[in-house]
Formats: sequence, C-alpha cells, structure tokens
Amino acid sequence: MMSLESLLEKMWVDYCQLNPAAKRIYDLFVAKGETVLNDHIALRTFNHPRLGIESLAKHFKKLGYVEKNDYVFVEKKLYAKHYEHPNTDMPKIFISELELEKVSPFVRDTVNKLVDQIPQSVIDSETFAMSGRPWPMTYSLYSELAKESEYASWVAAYGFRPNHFTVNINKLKNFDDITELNDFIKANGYVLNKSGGEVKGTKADYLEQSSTMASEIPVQFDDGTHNIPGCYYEFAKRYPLENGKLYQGFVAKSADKIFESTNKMQ
Ligand code: OOG
Ligand code: NI
Repeated sequence: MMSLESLLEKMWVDYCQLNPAAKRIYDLFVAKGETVLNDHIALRTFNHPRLGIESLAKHFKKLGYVEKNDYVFVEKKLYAKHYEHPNTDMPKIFISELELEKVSPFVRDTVNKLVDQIPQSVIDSETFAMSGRPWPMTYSLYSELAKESEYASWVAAYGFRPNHFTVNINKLKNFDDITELNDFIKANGYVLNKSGGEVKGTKADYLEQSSTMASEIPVQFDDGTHNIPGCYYEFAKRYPLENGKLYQGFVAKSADKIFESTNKMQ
C-alpha cells in the first residue's frame, strides 16, 4: 500500500501540473522564506451509489483518516463531510457530492451514463482521488451541464482530482492577517473570489477563508480543446475554541461561497 505522504505528494504534483497559477502562488510564499503547510485538500464527486463521498473517503480511511463533521448546502444541492488524520500535521480532507435526486432529469441521466463507464478497478485504486476523468466528454455537454450546475460540469470535465489545496495561514511566518495575505495575492496579479466578500467567516466562526478564482486552463474534449475554469488555491486561518485548541471544522455559510471559486468569471 502507498504511504499517505506519497499519495498526498502525487495529488500535489497533479494539482500543480494542471494549475500553473496555483504553483506560482505557492512559489511566491516559498520565495518569502515560508514553509507552506496545507490546512485541507478538497475533492468533489456525485452521490451515485458507486461514487459517493465514501468511494473517495475509503482510500483515506485506510491511511488513518477519521470522519468528523458533515455539511449541507441546500441551494447548491451539495452535501459534504470532512476527515481528519491523527497526525495533525496532515491536511484535512473535505469531500463533497452533488445530490443527484435533487437535480433535473437531464443532469441526473447524464451523470448516470457517465458513471456507468467507470471500471470498478478505477474506483478501487488507491490513487482514485487523482485519477482524472474516466469518461468521454464533449465541450457541448460540459456547457449544457454548466447551465444548471457549475459543480456538475466541473466534475464531468475533470473527473477525480484535487479541487484545491489550502494554505494553512496559522503556520506562515510573514502573514498573520488574512487581509494582508489577500493584498499580497492581489498585488501579484491574482483575482480573489469576492462572493460574500473576499474574507469568508470571522473570528467568531473560528475560521477565516479566502480563495483565488480558478484560472481557465485548456482541457481536451472529444470535440476539441477549450479553456475552462480549473482549480483554485485557498487560504485558511483558524482561531482557538474556548478550550484553547484551534477549531478544525468548516463553516457551511463560508464554504457555500468558496464553491463558487470554480465558476466562470463574468
Ligand atoms: C469546496 C468548497 C468548500 C471550504 O474550505 O470551505 C471549501 C469545493 O469547492 O469543492 O473548500
Ligand atoms: Ni476548502
């Protein structure tokens, strides 16, 4: 079995290759003398019986991760859970799924047909979380899905791979304040997600978050190569609970806005 460290490293390499902008931001922190640690990594899927959250989570559970809280996103028709590792230096894993019983028959039927094409061996492989798109996809079908659910279209186009990595601000030396970090990111030419304000959450929520808007990257479809939003980079600062320990959960009303970081920029 692959070690957790090598799986996370493979996921990071896949993410950087696909999203050069995220890697450039990481390099900006390194150039400032930072050691960048990840607060969490996020994955997306559909709640199809073969593919729900558990199909991704099972690989992380084998490597020691434990299920913690769950989150509901009524309007976006999403449900999510987060997982923690006993070694608190390891990033948390946040896995969401689109609730197929709540979407239109078009999206549901399309997704069911896609899922029928995945061999079980891919789902059961220890590298499933970075295995990419296991089905054929056209840009026109991608665009139709995006009209109803940007989330559905993102998973249809990219398949299974990290949606984002998240810089743990608490472990940075040069940035204490999330707005200072945001200014640094913007000064270097990157666009932040402004939905609900650039900083999502407050100290009273024990979690402040911000994220870049995913830049468009070329994706090969069966009807040609098209630029579509890829992955984004997130920044998270955690605050201590009354017991002195840093809050480790997520904040649904903030996450709801963070999801929009892969929307097409207007
Ligand atoms: C996940 C969005 C939520 C967070 O940290 O609250 C999130 C996604 O875009 O897949 O990552
Ligand atoms: Ni996140």
